Amino acid sequence: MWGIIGTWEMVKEGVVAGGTMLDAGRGVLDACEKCVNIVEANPDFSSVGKGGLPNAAGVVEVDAAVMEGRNLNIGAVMGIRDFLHPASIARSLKDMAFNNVLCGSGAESYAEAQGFERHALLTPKSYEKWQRHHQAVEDGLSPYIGHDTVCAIGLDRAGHMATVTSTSGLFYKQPGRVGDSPIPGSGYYVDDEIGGAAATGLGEDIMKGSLSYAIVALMDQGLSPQAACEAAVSALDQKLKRRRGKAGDLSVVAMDCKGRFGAATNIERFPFYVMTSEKGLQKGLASYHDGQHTLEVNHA
Ligand code: SD4
Repeated sequence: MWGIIGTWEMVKEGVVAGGTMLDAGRGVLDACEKCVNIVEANPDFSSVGKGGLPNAAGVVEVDAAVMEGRNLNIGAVMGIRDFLHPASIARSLKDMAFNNVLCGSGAESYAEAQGFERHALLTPKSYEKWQRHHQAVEDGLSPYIGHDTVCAIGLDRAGHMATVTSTSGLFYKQPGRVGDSPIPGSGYYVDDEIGGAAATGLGEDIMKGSLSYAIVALMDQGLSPQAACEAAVSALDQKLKRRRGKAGDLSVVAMDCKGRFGAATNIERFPFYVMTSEKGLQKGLASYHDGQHTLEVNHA
């Protein structure tokens, strides 16, 4: 049994590549890293890696993380500039007993010393988008629209699990701003004995509920991945609305150690892809209307 699940339409090619590796018996870290690397390298995806969304200063700063379910190792980088594969830098940190989460210039110096090549992430297209947005914000538009994180969670034939995230974060974020994606428990969490979960949406709100850990904890109590995703998203959405008047976008995917998966959201449409040894490639759509979750999964 093996499986891999990833967030948003942009992950399709990555899920197929990761799934093919898992089918061939490769390890889950390799498969999830490959899945995310494919999205990072594609300049047409404007919220991850190359061509990512710039911050308010017009600079692309990215966050990424890797977690390994067998030993709970974590590696993460936050707010780094000019590296094509932040997820691979995060992976290279995950076995460190100390200094496994690095930010800003310290993370960049580390990456350079390790031989990761510098690579400009801003493309003419993303800069043009920034210029238009910059003008619109000057004209009074709310600045923080536009984001999407690629997350992958996988299970390999040996029963090991991993999760990888990578994002340029919120469009027009303040320089130095960090979202949930590199923060363990918020943007991702995985444990070989239970399963994993990962989140995308408004990091500021995802972090208020340690959303990914909440889902894994619910699976540990016996909930299926789908029930855990729905329960955790509903609980945080309702709590934020009750206590703060509104909730930002919250979308999640999960897979347990048996390869069962789930997804939920508090927005209208949250597409994802999943590939498993049992069913091959499937496209999923989670939606939320009037407090009701729905999940549609079709052969892709
Ligand atoms: C962040 N959660 O930086 C990320 C952005 C994202 O879908 O996932 N958007 O807050």
